[in-house]
Amino acid sequence: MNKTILITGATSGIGKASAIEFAKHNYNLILTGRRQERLEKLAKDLSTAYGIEVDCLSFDVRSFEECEAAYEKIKDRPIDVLLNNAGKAKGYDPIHEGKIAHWDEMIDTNLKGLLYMTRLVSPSMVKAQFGHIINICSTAGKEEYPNGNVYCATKHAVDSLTRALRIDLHKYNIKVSQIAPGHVEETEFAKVRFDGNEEKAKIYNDFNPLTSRDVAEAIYFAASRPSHVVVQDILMMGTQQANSNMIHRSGRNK
Ligand code: NDP
Ligand code: 8X3
Repeated sequence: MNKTILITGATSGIGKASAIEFAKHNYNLILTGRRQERLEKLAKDLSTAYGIEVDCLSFDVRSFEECEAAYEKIKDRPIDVLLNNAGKAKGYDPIHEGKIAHWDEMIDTNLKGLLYMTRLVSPSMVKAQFGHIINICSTAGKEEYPNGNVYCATKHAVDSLTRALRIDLHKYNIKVSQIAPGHVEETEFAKVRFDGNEEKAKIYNDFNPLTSRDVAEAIYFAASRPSHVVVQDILMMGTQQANSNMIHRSGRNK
């Protein structure tokens, strides 16, 4: 029988690439995000290409009521993997000029959204004594950088929660993993951070960052280890990136 993964933030970037990666490996998919049309198109493409079952749930992870109503529709389906991926950076301001709306949006999406989905899905995993929760953290969750303040804080919280979830859930045979990537292209991350400003969003022009597929492959690697192995944390960057603050912007490979 096929396994099932629920992916938050599957309408673009790492979440979408993960949907493709897990579909290739015969997982059934529960795809979530706010942009319903994108979810439906991806679902149609992947179910046709791989003969898998794909369901779509369109909701905002910042609202516990919306998460709960969406989960209600699939609560009887066993979920093997929960991929807590939906997230974003908003703005790039020093702390004294930061926008409160940006802070609220990052905290509500990156932190509360992850908590809400984990709270809803984990009881059925505890009952089944089986399951895997994979959180998408970031290098920003390991090390702060100038003007990254609140985004870095939300990802440090993800880093902490990953360890805390593992402490609470390991005795129920539930794996908890985290992938912490550096810069990743083929995503809308920079566009979202800079409110659609295409010029400011050109942050990958002079080096080769990770691609969304590179990260999806690492997520699948973590999900596909034998039952006695848990990958606790994968910290990964493009070869030209040394850490959050150091990128060798020496050009792109052809
Ligand atoms: P994208 O902007 O391409 O994807 C973000 C996804 O999150 C979209 O599918 C979006 O869907 C979803 N999302 C955003 N807000 C909400 C919301 N309120 N409710 C439900 N879904 C939401 O960026 P990435 O793929 O890069 O981001 C995925 C994760 O990876 C994030 O957690 C990000 O912090 C992390 N990350 C990204 C890196 C990068 O350099 N790109 C590096 C390290 C970590 P929709 O808008 O349709 O709701
Ligand atoms: C995304 C990577 O360095 O822009 O999490 O914060 S960074």
